[in-house]
Amino acid sequence: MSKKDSKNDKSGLTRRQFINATALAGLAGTTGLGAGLIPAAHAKTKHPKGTVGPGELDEYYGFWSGGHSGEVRILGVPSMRELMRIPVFNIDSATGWGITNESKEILKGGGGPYLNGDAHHPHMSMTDGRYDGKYVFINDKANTRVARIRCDIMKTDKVISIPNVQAIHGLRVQKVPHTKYVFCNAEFRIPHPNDGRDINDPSKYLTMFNAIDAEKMEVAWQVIVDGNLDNTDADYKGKYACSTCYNSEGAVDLPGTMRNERDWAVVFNIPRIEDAVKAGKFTTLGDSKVPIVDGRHGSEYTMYIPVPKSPHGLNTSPDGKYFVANGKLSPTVTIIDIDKIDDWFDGKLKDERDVVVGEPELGLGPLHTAFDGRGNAYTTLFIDSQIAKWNVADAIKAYQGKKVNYIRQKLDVMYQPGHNHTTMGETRDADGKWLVSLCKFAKDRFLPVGPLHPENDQLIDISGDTMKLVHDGPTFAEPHDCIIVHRSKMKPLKIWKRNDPFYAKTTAMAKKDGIVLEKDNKVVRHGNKVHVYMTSIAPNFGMTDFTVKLGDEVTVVVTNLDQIEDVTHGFTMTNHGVVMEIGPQQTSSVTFIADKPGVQWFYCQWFCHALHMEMRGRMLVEV
Ligand code: K7E
Ligand code: CUA
Repeated sequence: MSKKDSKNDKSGLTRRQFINATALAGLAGTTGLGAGLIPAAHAKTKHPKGTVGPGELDEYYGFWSGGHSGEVRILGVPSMRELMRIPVFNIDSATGWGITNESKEILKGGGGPYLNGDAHHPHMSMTDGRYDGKYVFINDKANTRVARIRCDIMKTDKVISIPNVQAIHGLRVQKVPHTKYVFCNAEFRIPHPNDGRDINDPSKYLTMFNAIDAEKMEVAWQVIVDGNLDNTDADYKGKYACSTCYNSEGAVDLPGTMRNERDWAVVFNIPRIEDAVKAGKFTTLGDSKVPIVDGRHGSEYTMYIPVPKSPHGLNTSPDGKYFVANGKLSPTVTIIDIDKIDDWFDGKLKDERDVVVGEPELGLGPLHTAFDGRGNAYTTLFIDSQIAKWNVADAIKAYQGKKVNYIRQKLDVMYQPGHNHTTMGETRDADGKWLVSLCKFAKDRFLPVGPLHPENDQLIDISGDTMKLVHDGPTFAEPHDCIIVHRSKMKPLKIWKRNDPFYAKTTAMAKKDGIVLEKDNKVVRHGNKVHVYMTSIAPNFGMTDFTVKLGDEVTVVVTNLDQIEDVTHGFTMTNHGVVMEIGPQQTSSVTFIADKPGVQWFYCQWFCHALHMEMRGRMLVEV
């Protein structure tokens, strides 16, 4: 086609541009709200707020938990486009997470092998109350684990299991001076030691608050508490963490758990606990060496603030002044003045309730609260299916008896919101631009897809005086929580570093075998253990075939020599349940038994080249 032919005379557009523009205009006209999903129809038209056009980049990274799918997802905000999935506690068929040797080694740290995880609370490491872009930590309630994701490669690099407790739920990081600790709540109460004694005596059950050394990923200490721990957050002084606590009754059934009118927000005095551990004032349990201090009622390490029964979310305001405990069964949230906690620990206040400076009534089922950095708070109302926007200072005035209306707005969300989160809202940099409401039910918001429904993450513009709903985003089971991080905080790598510790063990194995991973294509045999080393450059594996004997334990090590961004290879051994991802400049390995005779083809499962289909080879299995 000549240049002239391709022009549409009247508009000056090429034919191709013209066809695209009309098609998109048609789409936009019939679809209404679809921020981020429908590209802007005309390049010159101003995008509606929240729309990120094709080829445009989002302003924020959202880190979403994957709930009982066990993973973490990265979404772009405000487009709400899903950018990546990071397998953590789950087995992943695309990347071979849970199948490769590198991932198995990491998962081994969690006491597994387990095939599932229940990820609730992803939170990023901080320095001086600000995201530092280094790690994201996440809990696994199902198997009592905590994992760390390295944000340079966006892979899980540590998984640990927490000793002496069952079910890690709430998780947050120490914000100030930096994330020395990851704080996490063990929820369920069990007897100690849990070796079959006292199983029918719930009065002997207990649970603990846990501090993990964030760099070493080891439990630094544990604190025994009264009640069941739910959610937690830390202050901006580096002094306190606070957890919501239900079941002050110590019951094991629902009616028993509901008996008391009040449960607690428990404050942990970090310096005092550290001093006790240093002074050797602790116990240990069983094989575990983790220091345990007793923080039950009357201890010098904790403070139990009575709040309406069964509180849920616990959130620190970004000005560092308040902890907010969310009522759940009570229509209120409780505002706790953090400076007054100092006074209580110093003996200047007698009654724990004296640290409460507000208890605004917001609506039915308050679960979690987020902040905009302008003095307003946003609380999810699970039962009312609303977000209540309220002003913290006015709520405190109302508690002092002044006649002020602290409610700014209530916005319907669809439906039954659990967590919500504002852009940068759990840090000093809370910027009040966007709010995401993670709704537990979608009901009629999407095309029906069978009895199991997706959930609905709604994007709300909070930059003005009123909240505006701009986007619905279906999500799969079950992102409890998310954080939204400005992109300026993030520096992910584009290609792997050859000396990355992620595959250090494999590199050491190669060295022992006398192999140079960057050039050798060799088979090294140790008895019936066979190490197969190969390179890959699109569209070739360094080896088109290798020979083993039936029953051999085969370890395949592939080093991707491509240096080009986005050229990832894969290695799949047909009929062996074997798959792995090998990113540019990465080394990956997988071990399996060659239990089928004859010709077994392997191939690259990651589209890498026009001849990607041809990127394959044979394992020849002799009998
Ligand atoms: Cu953070 Cu669902 Cu685990 Cu509230 S929890 S909703
Ligand atoms: Cu290499 Cu596809």
